[in-house]
Amino acid sequence: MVAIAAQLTAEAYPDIERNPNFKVLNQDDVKYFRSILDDDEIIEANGDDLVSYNQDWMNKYRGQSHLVLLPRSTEKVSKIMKYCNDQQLAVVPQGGNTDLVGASVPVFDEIILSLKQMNKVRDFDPVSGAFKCDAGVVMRDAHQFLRDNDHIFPLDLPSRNACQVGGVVSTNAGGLNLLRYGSLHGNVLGLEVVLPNGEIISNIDALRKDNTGTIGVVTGVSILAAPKPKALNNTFIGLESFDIVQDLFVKAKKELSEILSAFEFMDNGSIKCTIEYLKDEPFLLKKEHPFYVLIETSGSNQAHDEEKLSAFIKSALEEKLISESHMAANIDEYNKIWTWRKSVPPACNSYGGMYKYDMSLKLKDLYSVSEAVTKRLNDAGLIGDAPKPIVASVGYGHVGDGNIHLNIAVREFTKEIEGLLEPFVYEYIQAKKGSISAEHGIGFHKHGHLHYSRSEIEIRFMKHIKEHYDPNAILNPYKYVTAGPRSYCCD
Ligand code: 2HG
Ligand code: ZN
Repeated sequence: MVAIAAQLTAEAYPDIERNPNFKVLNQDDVKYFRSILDDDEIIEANGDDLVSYNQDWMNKYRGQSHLVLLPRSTEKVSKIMKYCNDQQLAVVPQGGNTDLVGASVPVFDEIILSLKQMNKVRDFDPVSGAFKCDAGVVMRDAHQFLRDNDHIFPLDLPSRNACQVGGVVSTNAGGLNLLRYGSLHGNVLGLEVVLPNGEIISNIDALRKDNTGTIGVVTGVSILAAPKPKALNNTFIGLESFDIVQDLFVKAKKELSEILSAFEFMDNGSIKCTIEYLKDEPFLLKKEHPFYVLIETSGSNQAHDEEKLSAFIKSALEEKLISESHMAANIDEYNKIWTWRKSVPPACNSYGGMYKYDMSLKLKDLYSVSEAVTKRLNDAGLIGDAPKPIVASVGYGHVGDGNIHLNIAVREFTKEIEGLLEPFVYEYIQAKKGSISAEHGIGFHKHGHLHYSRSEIEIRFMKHIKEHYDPNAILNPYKYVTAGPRSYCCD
């Protein structure tokens, strides 16, 4: 990985002004935090020493915070928020810092409130499947705990080794199996949330049909875990066009129906980057193809599911829908096949950084945005070997959810590339009546752009909710929607 130090966000985006209503942290504030926290719950240092908290995963955004608070209890989060609200100190809540829109790092000197020391499983009921945990539990650990209890966490993401349960609930991440388990919010039974004024609101003991949502720092989550499938199968397929990807999806829904649990696509460029990234790992297929699809089935009978998937592949080959496929023969191969899909994001990020767009579109239009963007960047002569700034412009994502990820892998971030991408991408999505944010959220990256896929009245409504719960606008400022003058707010 050729990690690049991100430019300070404040320098890269000089139009965004620090909100002058926010107090600048002083030693009295730090003294207060020390009085309520243990020594290992507070890190005070200069911005460079806090780079893993100040800089995002894509190396695109870098804040200048000098203070990270890592409380171990909800009560401590509450005291922190109350103090910050009273003093008008801005705060950025942070989970695993794997977000992809600059939402989890500060823009200026906001205090970072890390949930990572709130990492305990609170309760599990094997009869109902209700799983309760602190917000800072790493998703991998939630998966492991539930697997040991014959269940699974109803969401999986390539970032599972670092992202946290509270973070994925706050952002309603979609992931690799939404097709099967539905949106994460649909599986949330209850939340414990600290409001910006320090009040704790909790319905974490909620029953199955009792959901509510709010704005604040999520500190605890109760989620409905699904029973662990007894049989898991997958296959990696090469095919010739995105039209055929759609035909295959329709066929998969009909013929694999109740056991279909993922249908992911990758274009040729995504896999080329992944082949370079995985270096010594032999590729799964013999030939190169314009598109690839990963299909997963989850069911209760291995022999039955295998037979069904094999019959599906055989008939797709006979119908000449697909050119080549590789079906997992055992669990190691099953994991290996997933590695090729899950490695696409880190592969694209391994050249230095990336521009990233996460969009929903009608299936027939899904890949067209990637073609349009790649053509535009190619016409400008920016894609190719060094010293050209762009390594590749690729598209991949979740066909079942109508969600494409557009990754522009770059050697460096430049204003020329950004100017070619925006507002072009947003206008394209608007014209096709899509959404500019499918599952990664709005964050800093897309603030001010919500109007491309939300009406004025919807945005007004969101602002009113935000203003109601966070009248001082101290919680994660400069992102999404905030109250206040335009120069330091969003829409
Ligand atoms: C995925 O589907 C994640 O792999 C990350 O949503 C996507 O990095 C991305 O663009
Ligand atoms: Zn995704």
